[in-house]
Amino acid sequence: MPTLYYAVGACSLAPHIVLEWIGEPYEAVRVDYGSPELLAVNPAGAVPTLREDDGWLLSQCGAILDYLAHKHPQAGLAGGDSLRAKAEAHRWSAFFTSDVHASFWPIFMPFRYTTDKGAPAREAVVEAGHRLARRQFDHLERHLAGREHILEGGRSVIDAYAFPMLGWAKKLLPGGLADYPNAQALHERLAADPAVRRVLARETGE
Ligand SMILES: N[C@@H](CCC(=O)N[C@@H](CS)C(=O)NCC(=O)O)C(=O)O
Repeated sequence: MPTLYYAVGACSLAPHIVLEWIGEPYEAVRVDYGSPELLAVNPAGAVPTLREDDGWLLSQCGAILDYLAHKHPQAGLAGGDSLRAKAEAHRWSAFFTSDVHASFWPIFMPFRYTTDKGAPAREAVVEAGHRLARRQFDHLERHLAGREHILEGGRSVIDAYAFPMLGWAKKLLPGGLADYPNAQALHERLAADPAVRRVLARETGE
């Protein structure tokens, strides 16, 4: 049975949702950043990390999502099998890892982006993060026009990848998702999904 190491409020929510969608047995272990338990499975100290029974460890959210989608083809979460469908899944996974997730770093951890310890410098970094994130949500919003899911092939691991970041945007961007009705609608659809609700209850209830 695979074990997912996750932290509350983190991008690890995405593979947690995917494991629940797949419906096969798994274990979810809540960890704290910097804890020996997390460092033992991922020296980078980051979540998500997935451990298979034979001890094989996989980090990087996009890689974990891709692995789960292809390990369980019957769940239909890969977004399609054609060469182009696979390329689209890769494209959107990279978008969430490198563009969207990265735009939140200055918002979550401004101290990593300036050596100036003063509040104005840190506030400027947060503001730059807001602008960067808005740029990414503009792009996502245009893509979602007339679509229920991010990939043409229907519900996929990429929708799950979007979910925690839509939540961050709602909470942390000035105005939340008000300027992004398509993104807001995707967030609402996912938030109403019974599997997503179970995962959220588990993550916040433990
Ligand atoms: N590129 C990695 C980033 C993972 C990552 O940094 N996750 C955050 C939570 S969303 C984390 O564990 N942060 C801890 C830290 O940066 O110290 C991925 O996509 O999995």
